[in-house]
Amino acid sequence: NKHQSFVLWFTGLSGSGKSTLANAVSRKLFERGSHTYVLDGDNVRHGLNKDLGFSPEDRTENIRRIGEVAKLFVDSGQIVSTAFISPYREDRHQVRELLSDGEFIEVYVEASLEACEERDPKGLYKKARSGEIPSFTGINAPYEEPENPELTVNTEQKSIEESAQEVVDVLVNWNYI
Ligand code: GGZ
Repeated sequence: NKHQSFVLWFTGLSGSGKSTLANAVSRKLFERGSHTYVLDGDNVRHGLNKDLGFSPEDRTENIRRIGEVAKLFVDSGQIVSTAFISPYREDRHQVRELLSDGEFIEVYVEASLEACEERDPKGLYKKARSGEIPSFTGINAPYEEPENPELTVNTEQKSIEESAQEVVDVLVNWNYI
């Protein structure tokens, strides 16, 4: 077991299923005896990063801080799953650089904008379309798809449960867990 602690960095559009998937994976890892924690908007954007909004600068700072916190979790011996849009390639790359080789596993949670907009669990796409939310990712702010993610899961093609199992199976195959 070479990598007992590492980061599963889930990236994708709003509504792609990042947070649900990260939590499902974390539950499975816990059941296998791993120490895991999930960082997502609920526990980070409302706390540590509540001073940040959604300008390009603030998103970059959001991801930088989350990367630093993820590193602390890794140093403490945990598997940390993060669920943030993290729209900029360069920001994700910086987090990768912060960690040691093999400690950053980028998981692209793929779902088309159409599917995410159709799901619209919080009605945010609707608000973005009507102009109530400026700079909404996918509508009027960019999302830079990963070019070389360690893993891609497509939540239009598979259920959360299937996708979560796929992630766990890969980690087992790679001898990460
Ligand atoms: C994108 C926004 C925005 C804007 C509020 N653009 O579906 P959600 O609600 O729960 O997930 C989205 C979340 C995105 O926060 P992140 O920290 O993941 O973003 S980033 O990595 O880009 O810093 C959405 C909500 O916050 N939200 N306004 N303008 N998403």
